[in-house]
Amino acid sequence: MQIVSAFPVRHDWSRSEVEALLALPLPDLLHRAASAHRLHFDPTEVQVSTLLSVKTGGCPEDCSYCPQAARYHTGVEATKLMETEDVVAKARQAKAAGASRFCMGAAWRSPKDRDIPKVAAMIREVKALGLETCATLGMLSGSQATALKDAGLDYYNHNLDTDPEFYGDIIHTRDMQDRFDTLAHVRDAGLKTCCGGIVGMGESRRQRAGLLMTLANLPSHPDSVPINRLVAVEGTPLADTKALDPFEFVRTIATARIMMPRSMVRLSAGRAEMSDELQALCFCAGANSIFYGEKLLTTGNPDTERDLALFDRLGLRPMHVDAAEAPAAEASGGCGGHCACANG
Ligand code: SAM
Ligand code: DTB
Ligand code: SF4
Repeated sequence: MQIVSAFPVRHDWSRSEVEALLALPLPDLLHRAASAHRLHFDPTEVQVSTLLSVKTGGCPEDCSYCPQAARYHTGVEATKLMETEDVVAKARQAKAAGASRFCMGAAWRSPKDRDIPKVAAMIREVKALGLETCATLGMLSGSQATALKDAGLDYYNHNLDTDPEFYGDIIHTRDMQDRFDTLAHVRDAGLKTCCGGIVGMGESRRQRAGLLMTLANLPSHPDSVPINRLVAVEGTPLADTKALDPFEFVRTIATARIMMPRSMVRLSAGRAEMSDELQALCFCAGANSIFYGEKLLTTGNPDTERDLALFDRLGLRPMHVDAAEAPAAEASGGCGGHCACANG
């Protein structure tokens, strides 16, 4: 119990406190992160999600990092919303390959009300396969969030993406408050939240601290926290951004783990460009979730053989999640009672 109180679930982080964590000597930071990780999770288990772009490209937004924004010339071809049976076939393949969660992404600013029944049908059928379901469709109204929940959606992914102070350098077509509003609709509908951001967009360490602070100070910690490393895509305004120091990435993961000890911290976009050694350090720093499968939405991801071989070399295994019973991070500790934490 004494150790538990050393890692309380806090929502009152200051920027300077987070900066101090990010600046710790790396061995100290890793030790603190690994200790927090063990309190709530089995550190040898990694949750595995597969992504599918159910509606690609042609997006009216101007997110500077994104290959799917219509205004940038990235070679991504715009498509219509996929047919449900094609989505279900992909979900079946993902399950057979070992995924426990299936995330459907659409390049929308926000769905139109007439899109919701089509997405709801996909969710219903994917859920019936025994997979956890996640969707990322842009901004949602309260009634849209409720309709998705009623269809069987478990998680909604909506990222803050960066520090509120840096946001205006990256996106101009909607603001941070729009994101907070969507997250409130998602929580109010009883959905679990998947919310994180991107690092390596040219932000400072102070601004990485600002992203983590804003995530951890949300009314409840996101159940999943995807930490993406920018995939610099030709044709986007961020194409020539200098790659982030890998150790700075590890520091970001470790700090997220300390601040949001009961959340799944996902090593997200950018893994295809990471060495096995860097990924191993991230798992030791408390990352316990990945996107699994050859493709993210439009860019590459390590192939499944490479990931399974890496798990094998590191003594890691996919986390088995019962889609009907997965707990909310703050309700039960994120561990589902499978570890030795105080919530079990
Ligand atoms: N259109 C919806 C939205 O913006 O919420 C859903 C899909 S959008 C592609 C989901 C997330 O993917 C973004 O919020 C961003 O964090 C991430 N993303 C997009 N392009 C990326 C890139 N080039 N590198 C890293 N992450 C990226
Ligand atoms: C998230 O945080 N990362 C994923 C998922 N949520 C939807 C998307 C990464 C996209 C990387 C660029 C692409 O493949 O288009
Ligand atoms: Fe559109 Fe989402 Fe890409 Fe922004 S991140 S351009 S909203 S698909």
